[in-house]
Amino acid sequence: MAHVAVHNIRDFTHDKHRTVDDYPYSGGPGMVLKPEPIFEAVEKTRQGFVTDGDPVVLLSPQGRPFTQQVARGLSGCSGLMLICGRYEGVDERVREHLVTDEISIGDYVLSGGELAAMVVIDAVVRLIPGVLGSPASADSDSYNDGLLEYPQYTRPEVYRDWPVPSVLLSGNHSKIAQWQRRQAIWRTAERRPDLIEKADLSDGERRWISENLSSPR
Ligand code: JFH
Repeated sequence: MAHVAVHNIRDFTHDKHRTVDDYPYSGGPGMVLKPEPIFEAVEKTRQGFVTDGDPVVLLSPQGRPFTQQVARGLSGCSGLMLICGRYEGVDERVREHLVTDEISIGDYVLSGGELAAMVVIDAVVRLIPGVLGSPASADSDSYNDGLLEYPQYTRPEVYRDWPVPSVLLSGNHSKIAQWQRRQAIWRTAERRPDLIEKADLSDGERRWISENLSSPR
């Protein structure tokens, strides 16, 4: 199971105003997080939860991209420390001497690392066996050969004149499997051509994509 704790770096300051930020050397806009409260917070709160080999991850727009593969890697660690900045960033010595890994959840700028950390926690924790009835192993195997998922339908058979594709009602399981496979391939080719290159496709399937490129279905 997973235990999650949150700590405020302000609780690891020693001055009256509980200062965590300061002006950048060399000037420029915005404030930078001071190193001392971050080092102290990590060193004091890791006791008993996060072991020496466990990752200390800084969330930032400059990190390596967060993917399902990264989530799977982190889910195998015995502990995990996430550092969330605010303002314009953190003193570089935090990266150099404390952080073991820097992660970005996407190419957009949030106002702090907290939401990024929650995204990482959610994606990692659901892979830990026993969490939320997680189908952890099934989930990692059935990555559909690197394709997006095919469309799914449930009852009713017709909703507002929109029928469920007839093939799904046919009871012909090999026909259904073929339809799902083609839907997954086509959807991926249209929406995520970057994934098609790495996907596990047969020569015939690749030919089918190029024959049908830029025409519907
Ligand atoms: C975070 C913030 C940097 C300055 C683009 C050019 C100049 C504002 C801590 C992660 C992802 C984040 C993220 C994570 C941690 C922090 C805000 C940082 C700059 C921006 C401005 C502070 C943002 N994947 N997106 N955002 N900020 N940069």
